[in-house]
Amino acid sequence: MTHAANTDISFSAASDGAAPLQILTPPHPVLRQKARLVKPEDVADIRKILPSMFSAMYQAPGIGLAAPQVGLSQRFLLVDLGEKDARDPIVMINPEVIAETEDMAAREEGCLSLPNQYAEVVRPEKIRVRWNTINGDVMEREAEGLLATCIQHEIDHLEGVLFVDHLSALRRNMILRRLAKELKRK
Ligand code: K1U
Ligand code: ZN
Repeated sequence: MTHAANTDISFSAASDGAAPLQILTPPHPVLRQKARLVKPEDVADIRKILPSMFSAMYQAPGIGLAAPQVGLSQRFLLVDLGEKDARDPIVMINPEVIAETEDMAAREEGCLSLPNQYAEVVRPEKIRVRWNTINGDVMEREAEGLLATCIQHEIDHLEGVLFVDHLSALRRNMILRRLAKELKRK
């Protein structure tokens, strides 16, 4: 099978009855590509795909989703650490970590692209992140705890990096082999 990176977002959202978005798993090559910057002319299409991306994330369920996970090699991501009855959705376009602490924290991570695989990953404990909103405003905020972990994990996706890349080769290969076996069984 050939896989093409869709960088144009020329299809519409699931809310209009379209098929739900599939979350990609390895070895899909888009998961390993560096995503390109979002340009102003991309924003209308991003607006159209966002409801389907939020549906896919909430249904999984997940607390984050990056565009490459649904085959779009563009630099935007979603996070929502809110409860089911108190959603707190954030869309970050062209996000950048502009500061991080030297203090590191280990936290268990999962990934919707690596279903049922979990491992502790060490990352900067607190970050300051800058991004564009869907309306073109520039935002900045500090994040710590699970939010900091999740934003760093999602920005990694924009670089073609998966959480297993932060582990030893031994652990990474073990997880990827186990996942390949599980996906083959399905
Ligand atoms: O990018 C993704 O694949 C989403 C991922 C985000 C993430 C979670 C935890 C640590 C780092 C990054 C997930 O959402 S995996 C699912 C998950 O961990 C979760 C699901 C529901 C509630 C709480 C956590
Ligand atoms: Zn992930």
